[in-house]
Amino acid sequence: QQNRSQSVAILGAPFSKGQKRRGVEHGPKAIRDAGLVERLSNLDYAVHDFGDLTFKHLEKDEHFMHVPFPRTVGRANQLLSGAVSGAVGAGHTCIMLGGDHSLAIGSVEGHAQHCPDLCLIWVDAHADINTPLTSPSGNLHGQSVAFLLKDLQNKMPEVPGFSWMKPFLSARDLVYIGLRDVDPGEHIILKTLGIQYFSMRDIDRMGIQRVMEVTLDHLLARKQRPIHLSFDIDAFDPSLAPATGTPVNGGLTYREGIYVTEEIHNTGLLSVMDVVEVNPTLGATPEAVEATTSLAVDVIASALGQTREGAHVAFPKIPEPK
Ligand code: 6HN
Ligand code: MN
Ligand code: MN
Ligand code: MN
Repeated sequence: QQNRSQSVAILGAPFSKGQKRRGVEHGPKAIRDAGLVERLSNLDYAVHDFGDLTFKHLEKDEHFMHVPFPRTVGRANQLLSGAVSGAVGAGHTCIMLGGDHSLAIGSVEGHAQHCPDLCLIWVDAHADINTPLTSPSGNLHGQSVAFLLKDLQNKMPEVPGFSWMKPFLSARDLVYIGLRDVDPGEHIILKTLGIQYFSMRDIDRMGIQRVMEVTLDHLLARKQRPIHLSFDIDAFDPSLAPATGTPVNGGLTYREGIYVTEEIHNTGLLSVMDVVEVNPTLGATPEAVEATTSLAVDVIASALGQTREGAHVAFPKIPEPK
C-alpha cells in the first residue's frame, strides 16, 4: 500500500472554549510527549511539526442564546482553517491535535478549501450535530457538524463569530462510527437527513469489519476522494481512554479502533486526521492519563500505516550472516 503523501504535518490546537472543562488545551503537548514524532519518523515519514497555534483571548464574548464563547470559538476555527488549508496545500497529510471537538469546524473547512470533494468519517461516542436550538448544553463541541452541513443551513441561526464560513458538506458525504450518546434533537437530525451512522449497537450486530466495508463503500464507491477522519478519543471505551471530558461506557475496543484506522490507511486516501478531546488533567492517576495519550499515538500511527503485521518496516529480505 502506497502512502498518499510521504510527509506529515503536525498541527497543535491547544483550545478548550468549545466546552466548559479546562485542561483539554493541554492535549497537543500530552500527545507529543507520548512519543508521536518518533513513532511517525519510524514509519518513514518526513515529519513537519508546525507547533501549536496561538489562540487570542477575546475580552468581550457574551453568550449567544445559551452558547458560551461563540466569537472565541469562531475565531479559533478561522485561524485553524487557514493553517490546515496551508498544510494540505503544501502537500502534507495533516494531523490536527486538539483541543476540543469544536476545532473540527475549522479543520474540515480548511481541508475543504483544497479538497472540495472530501468526505468525512466521524469516530465518536457523540454525533456532535446539535444546532444551538437543539443543544442541551450549549457547548459548541457538540455542534461542530451542524456548522459544516449544507443540509442544515436553514436550521442554523447566525452564530456570532462564524460569518467567515459557509456550510459546504453534504449529508451523504459523512459517516459516523461509535455512537452511543445521541441527544433527541440530534437523533431527529440524523434520521431526517438520512445520515449513514454506525452506533455501538450496529458494531455489535455487524462486526467492525462489515461496518468499515459499508462505510468506505458509502463514501468512495462513486469516486475515490480525500478522507477527513475526525477522531474523538471518547469513541474508545473509558477503560482505555479515561482522560477525556465526556466519557460514555460501552465504547470501541482497542482492536475495533485500530481496525478502523487500518482500513482508512489502506484506502490510501487519508488527507487530514483530527485527534481531539484528550484531556490530560482528567485522568484519575498518571497511568490513566498515559494510557489515553499513548492510545492517541497508536491510532495516529495506525492511520498512517503502522500495521500489526510489521509490514511497515523497510526490510526487503531476511538478512544473512557474512
Ligand atoms: N464531544 N451531546 C452533548 C452536547 O453537549 O451536545 C455532548 C457533546 C460531546 C462533544 O464529545 O466532542
Ligand atoms: Mn466529539
Ligand atoms: Mn465525543
Ligand atoms: Mn502504507
